[in-house]
Amino acid sequence: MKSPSPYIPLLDSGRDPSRGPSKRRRPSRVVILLLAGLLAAALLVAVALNYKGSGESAVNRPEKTVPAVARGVTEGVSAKSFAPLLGALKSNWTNKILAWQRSAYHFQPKKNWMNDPNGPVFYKGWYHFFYQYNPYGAVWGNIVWGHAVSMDLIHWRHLPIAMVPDQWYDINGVWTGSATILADGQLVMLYTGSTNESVQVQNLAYPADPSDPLLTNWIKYSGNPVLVPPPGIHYKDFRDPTTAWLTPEGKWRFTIGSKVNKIGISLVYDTEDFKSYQLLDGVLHGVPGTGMWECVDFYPVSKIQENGLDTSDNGPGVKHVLKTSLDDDRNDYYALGIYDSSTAKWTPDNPIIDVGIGLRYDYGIFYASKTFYDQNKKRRVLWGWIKETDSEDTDVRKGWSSVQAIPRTIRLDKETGSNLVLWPVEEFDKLRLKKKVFDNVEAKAGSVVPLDVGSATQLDIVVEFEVDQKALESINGTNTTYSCNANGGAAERGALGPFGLLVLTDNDQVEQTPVYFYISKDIQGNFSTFFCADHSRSSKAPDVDKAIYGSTVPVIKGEKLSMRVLVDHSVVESFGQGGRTCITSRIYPTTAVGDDARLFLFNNATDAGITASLQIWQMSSAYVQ
Ligand code: DQQ
Repeated sequence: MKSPSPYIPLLDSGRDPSRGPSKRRRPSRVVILLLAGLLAAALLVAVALNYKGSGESAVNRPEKTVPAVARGVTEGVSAKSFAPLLGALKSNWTNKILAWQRSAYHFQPKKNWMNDPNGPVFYKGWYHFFYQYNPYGAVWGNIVWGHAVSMDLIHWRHLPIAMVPDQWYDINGVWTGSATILADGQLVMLYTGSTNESVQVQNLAYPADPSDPLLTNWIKYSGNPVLVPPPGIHYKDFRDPTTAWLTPEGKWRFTIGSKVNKIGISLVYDTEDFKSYQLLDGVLHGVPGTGMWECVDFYPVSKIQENGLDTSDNGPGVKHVLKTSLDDDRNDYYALGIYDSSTAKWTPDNPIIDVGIGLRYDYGIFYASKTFYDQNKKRRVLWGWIKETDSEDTDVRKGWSSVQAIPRTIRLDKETGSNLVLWPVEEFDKLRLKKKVFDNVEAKAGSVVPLDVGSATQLDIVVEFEVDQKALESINGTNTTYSCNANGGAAERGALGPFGLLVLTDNDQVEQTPVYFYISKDIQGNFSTFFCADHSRSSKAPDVDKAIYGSTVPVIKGEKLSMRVLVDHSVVESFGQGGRTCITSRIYPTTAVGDDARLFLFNNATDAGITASLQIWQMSSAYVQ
């Protein structure tokens, strides 16, 4: 950080920048109503996560239990360790296996802890990526803004830390924020600071030298903080400002997540100069029972064109996406709806799948995500944080924790009109090396077929499936409802599934991670398709996540089932039906590593045979320097 320079890049407000934060506005009427209606209820439910061992024989002799350390709650953010493992038996990892776990083509700092993506932006020919980073260790704390740049979103160059906690208003952490490019090309960052008293406030920063394409040095505005929690909002429930968009009146507008009791809400502010702000009446939207909304994102998607839209675009051909990261369950939920600029309110298309209670970007490990409009390629790009699902002790030993998902283009699904589709950015394909093609591989009901690709630790796999038509027609539908995680995972056999891939699997298939479809048929003859990933046998280690993830995936009549699976050491990203349903996995095998990691096709259905056509690329490593 440079000390403040006389350069004043922002729109002239006619206000003395040294005057300090703008005065608190009167409390929003909606907030008062929400508070009044819920004054009596403030029950904090403590969920005792009683993790039981998997019962499988472990290759590694258990040593001792991992002490239960919860991080971050006192600072106003929730614990960042993988909670279900607190108290689990500990594995004896070898240094070789820990080294293998590091990704080859996902974004990672050289060492230490990383969490949320911050302020992604394309500026003067470079993609900039900032991120929550602990320079001192592999656990959450001491949060600064790490910084890297890229020309293609795949190969990265690390730059010096962009912002550190050096002011009373961010001394407890330079937390999450977003970039806005003003009409004249100026760049501003709004970010949350945790103050010397752990109050969450919003701060303004801007490049010290706007002509520097690397944006190496940042200036914190002398009038910070520019916003403090408004009346009715708890001082630890006010964080993560979005990118701002223009109103028809020419003001900038943005939203910040919060909660009132258990109602997750998003507050809305207008500003003309990013120095003084007006809190609007009511909220952009709120959903009872969803708790604190972290890292809210709000942006338009086109109903007509394939291109992404600038955050300020609106009109009849546009829907608006509202995304929230739910602090209570650490998942990213979105909903499609209509935004009314005159009232600053957003209404979901379908209240049954409102934000926080319906669709998710990803049904695996994917949190605190943020999109940006890439004016370079006219697309909207999504970044998401993939945390570890091993123990904190292991993270400390390996010296790093977390990766970022491969950036994904995000657009409205024109086929269904009711969900988004997420797909790795096209630049990712440049990492493809040697390709192997397997045409029309048959897998009878109850079979496993090896796919000889050599080492299976850095792959891009694209598969299309055909399911035996006769079986689809002839089996009798049932009343039973299926869900990926309520049933027995890939071991649970149905007439029409599960079938798919076994990734990061050893030769004997003792360690295996099935990524699969499951088709169910009801008594009326209607089909539902599920896309799941089963981690229950992914590792013999006792102290890693063994959950089963997934959800339904929309399939249009006549479509073949298809999946794309990216394997990158301990990180696997899976995309069902062109990215309608996505699942990100962290997988920590003990034997299916390096050259011993294999790939299989499997069909665990009792009735239907399947035929699969596969294209499989070995993937080169990204250049992250
Ligand atoms: N992480 C940041 C907060 C945000 C949380 C702090 C989400 O700003 O709410 O590191 O992971």
